[in-house]
Amino acid sequence: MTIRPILIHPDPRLKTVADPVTEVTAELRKLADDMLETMYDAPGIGLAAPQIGVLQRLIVLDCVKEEGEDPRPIAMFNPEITWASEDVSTYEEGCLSIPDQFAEVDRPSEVEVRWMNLDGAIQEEHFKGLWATCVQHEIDHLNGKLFIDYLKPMRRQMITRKMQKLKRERTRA
Ligand code: K2U
Ligand code: ZN
Repeated sequence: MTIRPILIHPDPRLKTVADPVTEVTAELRKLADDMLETMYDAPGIGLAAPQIGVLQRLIVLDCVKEEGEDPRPIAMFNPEITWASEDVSTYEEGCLSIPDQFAEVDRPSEVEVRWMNLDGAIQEEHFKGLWATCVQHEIDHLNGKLFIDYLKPMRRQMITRKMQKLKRERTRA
């Protein structure tokens, strides 16, 4: 298993629509494994393939936060939201590609998601709470959308400037 470097915003690959997965190959299974290890190491509760520079429609998540509860790592190929609730929930979101920046984002409180799993079978599940927020955040990544795209232009621009400064410092160091 390999921990992969996570791309930092702004990066054109983070704004690109990822390609559908046609078949679950051994290589894609290995990629899902590396993404889970990278996510746990960050630490994070979700990660999308474009965040490690792979423009394929694959996300991993594990939103189990209660201590002592078994982790529940999920890998989703070609995830789709097939239903979303009317009511929304507000969550202070972050993003591993936009480190140390947090902002409140409203999203549907509950969603139905359909995806192809690691065995290539189609799975469908209802998510609510943090799982619902996270899976929507990750699917946005597959469509080149970041949580800062929901913010006012000024706030988004401020965060982008901070990331550009961070990247300059990181390359100099
Ligand atoms: O996609 C990512 O960048 C990982 C995100 C996933 C996420 C963002 C907002 C809300 C839920 C999930 C996070 O950076 S993972 C870090 C984290 C951990 C606990 C709670 C919120 C965010
Ligand atoms: Zn993110």
